[in-house]
Amino acid sequence: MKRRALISVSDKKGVVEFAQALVELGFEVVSTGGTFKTIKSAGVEVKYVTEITGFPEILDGRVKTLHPKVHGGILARRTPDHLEQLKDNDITPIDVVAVNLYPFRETIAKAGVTFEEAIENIDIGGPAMVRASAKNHASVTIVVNPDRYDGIVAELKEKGVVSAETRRQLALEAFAHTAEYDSAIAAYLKGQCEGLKDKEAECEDCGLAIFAEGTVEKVQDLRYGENPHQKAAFYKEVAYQGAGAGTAKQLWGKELSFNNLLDLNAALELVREFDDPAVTIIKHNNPCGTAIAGTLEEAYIKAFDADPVSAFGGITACNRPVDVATAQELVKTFMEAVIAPSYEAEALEVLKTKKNLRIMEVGSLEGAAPSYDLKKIRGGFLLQDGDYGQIKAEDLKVVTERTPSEEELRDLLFAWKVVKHVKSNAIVVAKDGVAIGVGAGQMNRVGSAHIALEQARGTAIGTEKEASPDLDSWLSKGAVLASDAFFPFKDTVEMAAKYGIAAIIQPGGSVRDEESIEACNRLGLTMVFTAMRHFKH
Ligand code: 93A
Repeated sequence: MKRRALISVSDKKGVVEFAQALVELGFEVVSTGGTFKTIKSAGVEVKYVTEITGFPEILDGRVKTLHPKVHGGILARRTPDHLEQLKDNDITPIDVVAVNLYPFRETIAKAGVTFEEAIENIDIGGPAMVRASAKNHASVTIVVNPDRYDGIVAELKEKGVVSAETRRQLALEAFAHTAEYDSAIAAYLKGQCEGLKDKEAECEDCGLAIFAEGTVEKVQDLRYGENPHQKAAFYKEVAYQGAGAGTAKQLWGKELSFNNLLDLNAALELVREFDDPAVTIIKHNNPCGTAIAGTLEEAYIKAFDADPVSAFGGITACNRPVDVATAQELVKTFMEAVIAPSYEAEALEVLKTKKNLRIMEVGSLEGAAPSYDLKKIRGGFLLQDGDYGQIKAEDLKVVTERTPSEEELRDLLFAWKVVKHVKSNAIVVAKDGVAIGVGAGQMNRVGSAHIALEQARGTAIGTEKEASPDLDSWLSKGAVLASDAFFPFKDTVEMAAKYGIAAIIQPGGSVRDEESIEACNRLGLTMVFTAMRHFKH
């Protein structure tokens, strides 16, 4: 009986010569579609694999060699028992297998390759034959590398067989080849999962990749969690690209706590909303002072003055490199931590006069990839996209008779960016690029509004830098109010009017919108709708 060789290769290099030599050595060569054509058209004798399987290549070639006539022929021990079984099933042993795989790496390296193309280039039948042959290297010669053809032919010519030592070496190469192949596929899919930023999610479970082996790495154990009786640690996402609280470098100060990291994140995410120099001071995950201004120093002073009582022991974020003037303001009070893209050398020296101040450098805020938001519930967890929704002036719908002035519009958009970072129910009162009142986390909206408005009034009174430090100040000059979600009743509008609010920004969408619009018209307020909500729980 003729010895049989099966050749199925994507890389056709040297395959004709190899097949020719095998035929001359008395082998019967069997091949799959493309390989068969290549060998046949060179005038070398070759059998099409369907001839031995008695089964057509189906599913666009996904199934061509996955057949017992192939795998039985490869895997059989050359023992009487196995050979008997082959005979009973009309299967011929296969002694030489030459396979190289669909070019997965080359495919994904091509510009503009689609996910479908990549998937189609995952070879299944090839690795199955490679692994089967390598497993049975006691009897089968498996060759995955065309550079090996000549050596094998030489050995066959010389000894009539391929030596056991060569077969074992080839088996090792074969397993290394399929292992490397599968790693490339796994790495690609991991990249796809992490790269799923947009809605064209190929795999709905992809967020789960953040828990996959190697995707997170412990940075440090923390002294404790939110409270001293809770154990805690900080993990980073290994592949995350860009600036975030999780990637910032600590330059100075006391060890970071669990709450520091939470607040640093809240702070940084807020200031990165702004193009102008911006500063926020966070307390218990809510911004007690936020301001934009012509300079970072000015923004800091305004943010601090918005609520100096709460600012004590706060976490400050800046969206610009910290200069000396800002640093000098910063050290005037006790701050837990500061985070910024970078620090001027001299500014750093000023900040370092505070022994414990945690100084965090995060690098450029540009081009950071979006991230997930993960919340734990007992027995499970919730995963969602981060809230990166943004509103521009042209997205706003004015729903009242009165329209916003240019200054009001600027403040409305400012307040809207701040309110997104306040725990719901969230109300922010703003004037001249400063959040002068923040109502956070109340169980009813009008409660948050009351806190924000009272604070705004207090701020106005208490702000020594304000020209007219009395009730007739910022508020009566027309501050604006932002609400993270719609008003279910007109009560917030009526309260806002009492405090002299000039314009309101809110998502709209309540069945009682008309009630609030009517109240605005009656009381002379402007109201604009964003059609976007910013709940933060
Ligand atoms: O599509 S597969 O996963 N299913 C198979 O049954 C199969 N058999 C061989 N890929 C399969 N192959 C691969 O086809 C080989 O690994 C080789 O890379 C390629 C050769 O195809 P052709 O001879 O048609 O060019």
